[in-house]
Formats: sequence, C-alpha cells, structure tokens
Amino acid sequence: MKLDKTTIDKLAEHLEYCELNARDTLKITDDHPDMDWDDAYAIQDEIRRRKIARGTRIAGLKAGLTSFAKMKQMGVETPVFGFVTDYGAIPDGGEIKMKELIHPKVEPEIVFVMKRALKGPGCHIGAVLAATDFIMPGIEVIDSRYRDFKFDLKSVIADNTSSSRFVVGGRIKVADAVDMRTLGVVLEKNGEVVALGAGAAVLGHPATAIALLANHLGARGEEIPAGAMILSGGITEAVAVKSGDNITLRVQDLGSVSCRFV
Ligand code: 0L1
Ligand code: MG
Repeated sequence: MKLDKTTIDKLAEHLEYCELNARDTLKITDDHPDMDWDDAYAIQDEIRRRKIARGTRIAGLKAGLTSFAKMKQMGVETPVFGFVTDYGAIPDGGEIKMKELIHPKVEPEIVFVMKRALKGPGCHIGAVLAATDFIMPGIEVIDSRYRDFKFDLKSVIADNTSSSRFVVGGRIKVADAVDMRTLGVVLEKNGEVVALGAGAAVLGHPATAIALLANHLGARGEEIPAGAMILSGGITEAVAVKSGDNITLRVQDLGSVSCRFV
C-alpha cells in the first residue's frame, strides 16, 4: 500500500460526502498518482465501514465493468467489485430522485441470490451455479462521483464502483432453468429500445462474474455469504437518464422491472 491510514480515511470521507450530497469531484489519482489497488479497495472499505457505523445495511454486492465492450473501452482485463446499500434499493416501478444524484446511468443486469456461501480461490462457474438460490432481473443505476465520468480504475474502485441505486424484481428462476448465456435482455427508455444484448456479454457467462468476485474476496480472506444478493454486471453499455425518463428492463423468461426518474 502506498497511502497512509489518514489519507485513506480523508479520501473515503470526501468521496462519501460527494455521494451523499450529489457533488462531483476530480478523480482522486490526480492528487495521489502512486496509489495502488489495495489503497483503492481500502478507501472503498472505509466508506463501507462509515456507512455501517451510521446504521446503513449492506444490501448486496456488485461486479462492475464485466462486459467485454466496457472492459475494452476502459483498457482493463478484470472486473471491479463493490457493494450496494439499503437506501439504494428502489421498489420495482418506483421513483428515483434526480436531485439526490449527479449524472445517473442505467445498466441491465442479471442478479444472483446465493443459497450457500462461496469462497475463492479456485471458484468457477460450476461452483457458482451449485451455490445459487435463484436469479432475477435488475436495473443498476450507476452514478460516478467523478466529473463527467472521467476516471481511472483505481479512482472508480475507491468510489465504490459508481454504486448508487438498484431495482430488482421480475420473475425468479433457479439457475439451471435458464441458459444465462443466451438470455436476451431489452432495455427501454420511454417505451423505446435503447440497448439490447444477451447474458454472454458478461464474461461469456454472468456466473463468471460471481466466481471472480468469490476469488477476489478469497484473496482478502473473505467470502460471499449465504443469502447474498449480487449484481453480476451490465450486459450492455450504460444508458444516461434524465428527469421524466421511464426505464423498463425486459429479460427473456424473467419478466420485467422498471423505474422512473423524477
Ligand atoms: O457497474 C458498473 O459496471 C460500473 C463500474 C464503474 C465504472 C462506471 O461508472 O461506468
Ligand atoms: Mg453495473
């Protein structure tokens, strides 16, 4: 690690302030060009610690930058991982207040709920599918705290991978009832199709993102706990939204979820 604890705490406080007050900021690596991956996750961990200390519940985990297109765009080879909160959970069909956010975008995702804990290293798709209770559709709302979404990977990890709001629902299915690779998704904005794709866009199979998360946590002596909900990553590019927009995600065999930005 390159940053001392005081700097990590200061950066966590700053990024969380930006999140809670809908303020943008410049990427933190501008002032800390030497920070490493451990520093980045340590800042995210401190944001998580601050929230839990105030009574926030961690509602689930997430993998980000999991689609081949987005990884290529960012010039990276591994996804990033973060968490979602109880106050980020929006009921299906619910409203999301623009004034609480900076410049939100939506991503269509397959959401896993685990029946058993999963611990890496060595976790693979088979272990993930065996440990999955069910899957369901989810809309992730990302909202980078960095001005104009201009960031690098370490800054994004520190900023809890742009985590903001999420909507889950639709129809649940046990993991072996569907072929997640060929699962079609259609994202609509105000009734028009704005993005579409299939599950294989996420690392060949969305369960791969969960395996990588288990291996990432395993390297830190942690695990995915039984019962965890995990957003496996955007299947298409993220779509920008504004006040008044209605978003609907339709997933083959899994129904639909929607939300409205007000
Ligand atoms: O969930 C995601 O894929 C977002 C990862 C962070 C990068 C971004 O804000 O686009
Ligand atoms: Mg996402």
